[in-house]
Amino acid sequence: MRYQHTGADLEPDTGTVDSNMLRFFMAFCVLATGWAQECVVDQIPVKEGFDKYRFQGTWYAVAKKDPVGLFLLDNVVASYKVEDDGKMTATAVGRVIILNNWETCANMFGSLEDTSDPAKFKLRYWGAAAYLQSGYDDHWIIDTDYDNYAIHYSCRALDADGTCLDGYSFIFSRHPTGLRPEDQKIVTQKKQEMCFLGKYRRVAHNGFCA
Ligand code: RTL
Repeated sequence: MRYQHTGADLEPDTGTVDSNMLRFFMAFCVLATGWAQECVVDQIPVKEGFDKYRFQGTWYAVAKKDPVGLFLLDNVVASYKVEDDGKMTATAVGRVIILNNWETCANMFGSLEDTSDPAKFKLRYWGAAAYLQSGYDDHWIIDTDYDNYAIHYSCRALDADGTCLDGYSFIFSRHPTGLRPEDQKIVTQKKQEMCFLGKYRRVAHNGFCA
């Protein structure tokens, strides 16, 4: 004999449970859409009217969010310059560990290609030594006041829904001692907008690469 599902075996107050569940589901969908949209890489706001000339000079990394794989560990200092032809170049130094146990300072070079958005560049980078990593990454300036703080963002791999699967980010300061308290608030807000909140580690400066 085949079993026929008639509904007679269900509890009498199932209607209430169902409508509560529906409400919960709808609220969840609204929230989920909000979260999803903010984390879509294409929709992350960047610095409006970014001025590469004002960005020139030395920046000390005070915090970073790592990508998958090898990366600069600490003592990270970057220096940007706009060349006579208007193209931005950069150098970076930082402590790295290569081949599991060899500690050294990576001297890196980069050339930044302009895109249609003045705050979004493509960074071609390579090391002074052949054993150092080279690559071609996004290089976005999310926010900066040029004189104190800068927030860098790079997504290396997109997920199917447009969110970032593998990315890295630096929080830079003009001062090796760190960020001013008034800038910390802005930085926390921006970490949230990049969907990287809680993923940063402090970057130590102990003179290792100085
Ligand atoms: C940053 C600032 C602008 C100049 C350059 C940058 C990126 C450097 C990277 C270095 C990675 C080095 C590794 C070495 C170990 O082989 C964005 C800091 C060049 C990504 C992993």
